Amino acid sequence: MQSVGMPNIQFMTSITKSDPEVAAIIHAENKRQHDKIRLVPSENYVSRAVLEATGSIMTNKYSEGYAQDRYYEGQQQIDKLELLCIERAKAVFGAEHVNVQPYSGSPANQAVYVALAEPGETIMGLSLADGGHLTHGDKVSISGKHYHAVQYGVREDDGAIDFDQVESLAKKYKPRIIFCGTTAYPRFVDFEKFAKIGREVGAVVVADIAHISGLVAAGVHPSPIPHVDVVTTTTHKSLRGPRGGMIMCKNEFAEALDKAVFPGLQGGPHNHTTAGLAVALKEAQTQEFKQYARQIVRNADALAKALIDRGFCLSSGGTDNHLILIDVTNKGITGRQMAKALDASGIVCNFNRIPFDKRPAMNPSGIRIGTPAITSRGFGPDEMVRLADWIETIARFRSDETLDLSGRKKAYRAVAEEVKDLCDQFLAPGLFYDTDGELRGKSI
Ligand code: DSN
Repeated sequence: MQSVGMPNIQFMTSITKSDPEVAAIIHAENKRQHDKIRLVPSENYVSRAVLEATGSIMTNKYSEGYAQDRYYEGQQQIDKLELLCIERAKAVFGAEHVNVQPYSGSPANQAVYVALAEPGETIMGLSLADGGHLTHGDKVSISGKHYHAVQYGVREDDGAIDFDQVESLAKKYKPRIIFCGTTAYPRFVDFEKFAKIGREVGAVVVADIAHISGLVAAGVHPSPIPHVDVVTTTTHKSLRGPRGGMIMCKNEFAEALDKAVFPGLQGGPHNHTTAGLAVALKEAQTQEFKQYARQIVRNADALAKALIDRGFCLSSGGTDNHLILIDVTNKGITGRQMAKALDASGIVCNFNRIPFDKRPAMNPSGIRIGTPAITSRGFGPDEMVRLADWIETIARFRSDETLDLSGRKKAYRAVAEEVKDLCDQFLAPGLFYDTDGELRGKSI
């Protein structure tokens, strides 16, 4: 998967000639993705094979409809590709029915609402503030505006999903749909428990596994497939495919969901994305991928423990998956200040609200970090300790009132140099390097 030793002489030669402005931006991003420690838990590095498929001529074809039932001719190869992708998804996840056409996770979730609920009907989901997603019923999203959204949360004492609340709200409101799934939740999701509650109240239970689909594929997070009715996911997070979405469901929901995706919400599928996804799903069946997913979780656990040892306060006290949510209040700073200081030091994450946060979303108490991308580039337990040391150092610099702005910037730059030295030892999949490991286009 590593590109070292295999220089791609084609890399950007056409764009560099025809549009040097865009070429320079891509070169600079290639460098940024190499030089920085990327901790946004929803990001990753795709393989060169996934990149090639996604950047291929499959982007040239329209194919509204489904295999053998399209509105345009010339689908000989597209039908083959889409069916292959579906078969691979079924093999990876054990689903009865798969739709690989959603453009991403939010459209996939929107298709679920279109298929299974009428506007104004009740739906339930984990609140954004407690680690859910906008599309699970948040009031600023269509899911919260067009439907009567009831939101459950996590418990204050241990940060775990409050199943007593889920059950009592479900019994009280009898929702059409219960979404279970998270974007900022560091613990296993008990899909079986959700399915039981759903059955009791006659709701369709939908698991959004966008963050954890790579872990589910590799068997390191319990799968929702045997328990719930519908599963949605993005394809570009821990699954390490191209940016896209996918819906998996029991056969009884297949027709309604397919119709909701097309013609309900979308036009032609993005066939280049389907090609990239098919490649990623083949990769997900390898022993190497299973080992990768196990290492994501080991790294997250090692990093969580090292952070706790350095006095950081972790939501729920640790992690079972790829993700860690840190409340930095006890370090005398806000999440936004911490995220910006980390970025200036070569470590990239996002600021995030933590459950029961009193601070606003644009300047919350926490940061959210995760290990999928750094595990793809080969970081292991030793690097997790160095990372925790840097995070502690940066928090100290940021809260040190004796440092002025230029003193702080100098301190961040010094860490960024050390970060880059470490990154130089771990080349990332898919990025463009020369045979000697030097970054391609470095001088642009
Ligand atoms: N934006 C994604 C994330 O970062 O978790 C969720 O859609």
